[in-house]
Amino acid sequence: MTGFFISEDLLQSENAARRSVLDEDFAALSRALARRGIDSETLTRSVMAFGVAIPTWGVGTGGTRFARFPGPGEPRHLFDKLEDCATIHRLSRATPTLSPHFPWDTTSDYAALRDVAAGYGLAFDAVNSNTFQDQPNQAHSYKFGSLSHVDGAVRAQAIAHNIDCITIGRQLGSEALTVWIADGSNFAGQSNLTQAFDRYLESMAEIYAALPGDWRVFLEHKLYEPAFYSTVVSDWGTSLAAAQELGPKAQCLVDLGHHAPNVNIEQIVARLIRFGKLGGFHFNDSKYGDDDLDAGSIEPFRLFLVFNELIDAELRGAKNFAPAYMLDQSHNVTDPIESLLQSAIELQRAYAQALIVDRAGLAVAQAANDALGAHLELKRAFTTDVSPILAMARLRAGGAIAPIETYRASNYRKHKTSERPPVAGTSAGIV
Ligand SMILES: [Mn+2]
Repeated sequence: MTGFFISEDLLQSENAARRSVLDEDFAALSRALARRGIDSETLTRSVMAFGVAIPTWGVGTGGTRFARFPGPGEPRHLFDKLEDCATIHRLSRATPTLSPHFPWDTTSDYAALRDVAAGYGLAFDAVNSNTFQDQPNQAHSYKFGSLSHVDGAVRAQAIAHNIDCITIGRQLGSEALTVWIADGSNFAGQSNLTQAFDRYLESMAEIYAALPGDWRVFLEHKLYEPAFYSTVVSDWGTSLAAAQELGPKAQCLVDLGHHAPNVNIEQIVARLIRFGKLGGFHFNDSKYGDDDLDAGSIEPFRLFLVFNELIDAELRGAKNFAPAYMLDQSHNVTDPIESLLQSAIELQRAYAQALIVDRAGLAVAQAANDALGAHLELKRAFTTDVSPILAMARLRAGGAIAPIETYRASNYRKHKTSERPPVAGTSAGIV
C-alpha cells in the first residue's frame, strides 16, 4: 500500500484494550452453549471460515435517482478501491474476495491487478457485466435493452461485452459471471413479452457457450426498475426456467431486494437449492423495494431465516450447493467502509445463529406438528447473542475485536482525504 495503512501496533493496542472483556464474555457464552450441546470452539472455527465478497463499487458513496453526495477521501480509481477493500478485510477477516464490475474496473494489466490484490490477501469472486448503461464510444445504445433488444446488432454488442468479462475474469482467477440486465418495458404493448424472453435466452446461450469448463454463470432477476411495466428476467421462476434451459453451469442469483413486497425469500432459496440452481446472493436489506440498505439493518430475522435454509442444505449435502456470497449495497449516508464492515459482521451473525439451531429438536417438533415448539427452536437460536463468538473469530484470524471502533481510532478516512483529492465521475451504486 502506497499511502496510509492501519498499523499492526494500533490493531494490537485496540485489541488489548478489549481483550479481557471479550475473554469473559466468550467464556460465559461458551458455558451457555455447552449446556445446549454446542461446542463454541467448533462454532468459532466455522465463523472464521465464512467469507463474503465485497463489490468494488461498494466502497464509493452511492447515490439515489436524485443526487449523489460524495464523501471525503473516496477511492478515485481501482487501486484506491483495493486499498479500502484490503482495510475492510484486515479488520473484519470476513471479506477475502472482491466482486469486480466492468467496465467500471477496466485496467490495462489484469495480471498485475491480480498480483496487487493477492498482496493484500484478496482474491476475485464473480465478475459483473454492465449492459444497463451506455459507455463512451459504444456503437449501439442500450436505451431499449441489451441481451433482449429487438436489434441483433445491439444484442451482439451485449453478448461480446459479457464474453469480454469472462476473458478478464479468467485473468483475475474468477470462476463466475453475474448477468443482470435492465431490459424490460414501461408501457403495455411496448414489448412482445414472449419474444423478448426468447431473445434473452438466445443471447444467454451464446454467453453460456463461452464459459470455461469450471465456470458458472449467475442469472440475477429483478422485479422492476428501471423498467416499470415488465422486466424480462423479473422473478425467480423466470430465472430458474432460464437456468434450467441453459444448462448445469447456469444458476440463479438472489438479490434480497429484487422481489415483490412480503415475498417469502427463504422459501425461494429453499426451492432453488432443491433443484441445484442456487448460485449465490447479493446481500443487502430493504424496507420498500430495491433499497440496497445495509444487510441485516432492517430485517435481521429474515436474514437469519435465509441462512437457516443454507445451513439445512449444507448439513443434508444438497447437490450442486456452493453459493457465492456477495454484498450489493448503496451507501448514501454512511462511510462505506463502516457499512461494509458491519454488513459482513451481520452475515456472520446470521450464519452463526443458523449453525446453533437445534436441528434434531426442530425435526421432532415439526414431525409432531408442534408449530410453536418448532418456531421456538428457531427463536432460541436467533435470540442468542453470538457477538463474542464473532469477535473471538476475528481476533484469532488476526483482525479487530471491534472493527468499526478500531477503524475510527485509526483516522483512516482522514488520511485518505488528504491522499485522495476529489475527482469527477466516480462510479458507485449498482442493482
Ligand atoms: Mn444485485
